[in-house]
Amino acid sequence: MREWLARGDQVPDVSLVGAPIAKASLSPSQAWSTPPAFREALSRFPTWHAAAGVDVEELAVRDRGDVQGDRDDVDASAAHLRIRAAVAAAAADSPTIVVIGGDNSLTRPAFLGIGEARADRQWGLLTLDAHHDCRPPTNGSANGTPVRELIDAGLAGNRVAQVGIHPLGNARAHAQWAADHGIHIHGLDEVRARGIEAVLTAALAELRGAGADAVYVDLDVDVVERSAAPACPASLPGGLSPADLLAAALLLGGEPAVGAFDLCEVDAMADVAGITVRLMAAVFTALCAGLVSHARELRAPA
Ligand SMILES: [Mn+2]
Repeated sequence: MREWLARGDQVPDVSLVGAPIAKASLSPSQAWSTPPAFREALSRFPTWHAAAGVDVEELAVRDRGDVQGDRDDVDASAAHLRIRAAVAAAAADSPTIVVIGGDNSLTRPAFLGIGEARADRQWGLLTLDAHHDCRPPTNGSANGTPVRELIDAGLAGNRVAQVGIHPLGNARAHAQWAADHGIHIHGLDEVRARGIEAVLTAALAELRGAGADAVYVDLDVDVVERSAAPACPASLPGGLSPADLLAAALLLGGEPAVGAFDLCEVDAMADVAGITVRLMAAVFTALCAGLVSHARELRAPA
């Protein structure tokens, strides 16, 4: 996977933007360290996805590198502007963008960046996250505030769907805020009962029903069970299995309405035996495998 990512194709099917930020994290995090660790972990995986029967080498890819992070800044606000600009620039030459974080505060500027680059589309937001991320931005933008900030800025609440919400992951007031604003909420018990594919299919239908014809997918790795995501500061016992997240990535990669992904909340410096960073690399590989069929359709002559 690593050599493929380094290929630098000029007309990419998929572009990658690194967002090495951590200053907006509510719990101590060195998530700025993750994009290079993620690229290194890609060398663990082949480009061939056996279950999908596709080789991601078929995709044209461009790694646009990392934006300047927030380590030298007082807060994340300048880096957020850089992320927004980098995603908008990537969206000008690539149908699918993947942002590699970094903490979850990147979702707001990345969503705004693709929204301004493709303002003709009606964007919805699908999160796979243990948390609603609907905290009030009392002390500015944080990794627990992006969904609330986007809705406060004009995103319709019913154009947001959340999958994998943990029963012990959120304050009552934040869950109430999400429900009051019409967010479509799918908890972990629903995923366990119906299966991840059925829940995602339902969530995508809800976004379509609310008028969204394009979807941004926020993959907060802390949706995964803590023993399988030890590098996420806020992962919890009883979360999604890695297999669920990999299946979700494959399905969502193949969904034509999905135009952007982020993978966030991993602090590579806190990882144990590479468990979380390797999961992140595998998830990226799976979503690219999903993209192959989608990209074939986009390239097919009309
Ligand atoms: Mn989150």
